[in-house]
Amino acid sequence: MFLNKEMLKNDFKRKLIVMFSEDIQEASPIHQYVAFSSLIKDYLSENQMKTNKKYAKDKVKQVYYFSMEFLIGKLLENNLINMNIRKIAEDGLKELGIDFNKLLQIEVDAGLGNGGLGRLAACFLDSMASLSLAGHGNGIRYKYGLFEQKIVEGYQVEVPDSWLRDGYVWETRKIDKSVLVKFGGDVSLIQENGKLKVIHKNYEPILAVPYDIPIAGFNNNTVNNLRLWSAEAVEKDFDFTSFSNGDYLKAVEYKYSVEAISQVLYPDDSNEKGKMLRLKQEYFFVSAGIQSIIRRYLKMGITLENLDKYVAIHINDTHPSIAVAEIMRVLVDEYEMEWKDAWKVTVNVCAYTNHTIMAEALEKWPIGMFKKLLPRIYMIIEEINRRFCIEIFEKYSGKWDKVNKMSIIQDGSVRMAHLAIVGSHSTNGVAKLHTKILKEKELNDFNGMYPERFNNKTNGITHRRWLMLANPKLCKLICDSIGEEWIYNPIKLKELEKYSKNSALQEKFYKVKRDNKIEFSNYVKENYDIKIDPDSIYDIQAKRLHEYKRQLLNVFNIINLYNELLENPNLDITPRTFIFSAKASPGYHIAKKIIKFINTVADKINNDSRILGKIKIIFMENYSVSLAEKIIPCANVSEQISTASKEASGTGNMKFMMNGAITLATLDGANVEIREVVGDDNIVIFGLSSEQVFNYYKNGGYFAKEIFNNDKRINKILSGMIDGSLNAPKAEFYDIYDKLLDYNDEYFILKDFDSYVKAQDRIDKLYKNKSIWQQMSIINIANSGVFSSDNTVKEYAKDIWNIKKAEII
Ligand code: 26Q
Repeated sequence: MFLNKEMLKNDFKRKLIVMFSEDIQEASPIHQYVAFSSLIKDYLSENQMKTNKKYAKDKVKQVYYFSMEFLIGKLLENNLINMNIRKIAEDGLKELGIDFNKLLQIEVDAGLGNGGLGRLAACFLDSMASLSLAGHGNGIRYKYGLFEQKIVEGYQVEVPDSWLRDGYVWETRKIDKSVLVKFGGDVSLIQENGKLKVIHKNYEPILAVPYDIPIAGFNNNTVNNLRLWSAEAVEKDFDFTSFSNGDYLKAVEYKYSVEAISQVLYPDDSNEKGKMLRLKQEYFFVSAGIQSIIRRYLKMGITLENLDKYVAIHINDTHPSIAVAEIMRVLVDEYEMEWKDAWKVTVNVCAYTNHTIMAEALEKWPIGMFKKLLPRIYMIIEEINRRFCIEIFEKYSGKWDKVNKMSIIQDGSVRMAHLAIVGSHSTNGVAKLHTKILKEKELNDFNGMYPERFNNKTNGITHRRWLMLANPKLCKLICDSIGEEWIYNPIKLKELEKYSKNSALQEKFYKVKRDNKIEFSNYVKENYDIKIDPDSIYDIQAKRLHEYKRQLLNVFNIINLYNELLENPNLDITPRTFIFSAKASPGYHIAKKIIKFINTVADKINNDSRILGKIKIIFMENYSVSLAEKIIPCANVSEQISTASKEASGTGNMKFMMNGAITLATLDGANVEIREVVGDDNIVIFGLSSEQVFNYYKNGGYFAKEIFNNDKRINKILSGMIDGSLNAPKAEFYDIYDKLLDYNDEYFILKDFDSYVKAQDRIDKLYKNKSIWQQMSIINIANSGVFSSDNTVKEYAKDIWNIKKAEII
């Protein structure tokens, strides 16, 4: 589609009239935003139709990425970039007297995810479309996304995120594509004409209504689809009798109980809670997704025996793993396929990604709950399990312990990871180290059983959002230096490396970073009334708050530095600004205490004039995709300091690296691979290795109290938590203190402290040498192309989904 600035301006004016009967001068900023975005969506619709027609005509194999979370953030600028009209849009709007950046700010984030897993899903959608791959998302249209975080007196306060309140421009309700999802009821099996027939009665039908969001590829006409399902009552959602009797609440009770299913995203990425509503959510979007895939598939006139040649379903963590049983239900019950044939197709269609080794996060559902909510699905899982247990028993000639360890149903629960592995042809981890741990430890038995199914796919991030959109100045400088090829093939960023020692270029990179830092310091001044020095080192830890991510270790180093400065105010260090941003799960008590602790320490240090402003601590509230886009481009130091073995991959680490920050890290997750590509000289590594951590867990030998008693610095820091020297009640931080000492510091914070302090000291020394630091920074940017999700998705396409490009001309 050809478009120039004048056409865009005219179309926009027309759209304002059609939608709001207003001209530019009359229209409020929100109307301007809505009309402009709707216009962009109209353009996308034409290409989406083309894309759909091409896929249908050529019977292109489609991938459906099933995920409970899609953390897509804002879409307007992303769509303009991918349509390659960002510049004409900015110029055109300017000519109409509209401030482009202000317009972009009006959009609300679609925050339908907790953290890494949800953002990964969003990056993959962008990459699939940009690589001309037929890949779509399938998820839930939560009425409330992840809570908005406010910090009140140092505490996290959660505010509902009603992102749909003013309407959402990018979605289209597709009522004619609705399907029914059935919960509860009674199931009986009868013989009919020599065949077993399933009768499901008294179930509760829920209407699943899809809302589609277009996903534009970069400069290639592809527009794929993100389908999010909303739960609605099928009929009779208003009880007139109750209403007439004056019971107004009862009149709408049923409607609300149904809508509860897609009401809110679970704000938890640490503990499996076994909640019925969560299981309902999982089955709801999985069943709706599969029904709509099969409906579309059958329209092509191909029999279901060939489903695996035209459809791939990706299971993003265990949350959608019930898909395995649902596909079996549809094939066997509804289309009367033989079990064995159906199973072969199902396994070939499904693939599963594991995102965690944290035992607490592995999903298990009590059998009783499962049976009640999904009686037929439970029967199918029992049958899958019966056959699987026979297979184990035969392979390991009678070893019952293997059966017990691997069985899908065990100790009164359904283990979702086992279902996902057994029902998929591929199980992958998300970084080399993580996959190794899965194969050797967590999923070792399964690896023994199906070694060919296990593989690694190191995560990635889309360089279009995380470099081109988030850091336009850096993007321009890179283009001026090495041309534009890297935009299409991010590996070509490597071209930068040969200039890493070029002092003129170093100066230019320095200037870009400094400009970003100034912009940020203005933002902080305006919003937090804290003055930060753009010449200080911006040292940033931004991610979900978890004990294993060790925000505490970071704070302990800061307190230690502060103590040193009090003793010696002339200590020769470069001033530092420590920036934190993190949401804690509302039910995660210790995590919330850690937030309060960071803010309490910040309050004390920021207001102590004795240290001459050498340390500043900022806690930025409400970490989100939009805030990440602001923070990451101005980072000098990227804190990736999880206890080795705990962080499956991390993706923030890649975003910071791509924006020229130096990684300060443990050898965990993808940090290991970042080190591999940049080399030891261009990253700062510290702390226990994953082997050492496993060794301590297995054989003991770590005593936190010993360190507390022997290391004066630690002693002072921990004592200071509970002796009233902070501006908080004495007992405020007892729980943290206890976990470290009485519960022996599960995450080795005290153990890694010394090594971390030394690493921070190395950072300080490196930063003092401007030319070395700039060289390191450039080398990091130059090697970050390896972590573009385009590369990751290409590997999924080739090794797991078996799909090829389908270009839209
Ligand atoms: C499960 C059951 C009940 C309620 C909630 C959950 C739940 C929800 C979200 C469990 C886990 C999550 C999210 C996990 C997550 O984000 N994991 C991160 O995935 C990233 C992408 O692979 C990795 O980079 C991170 O290392 C990993 O922590």
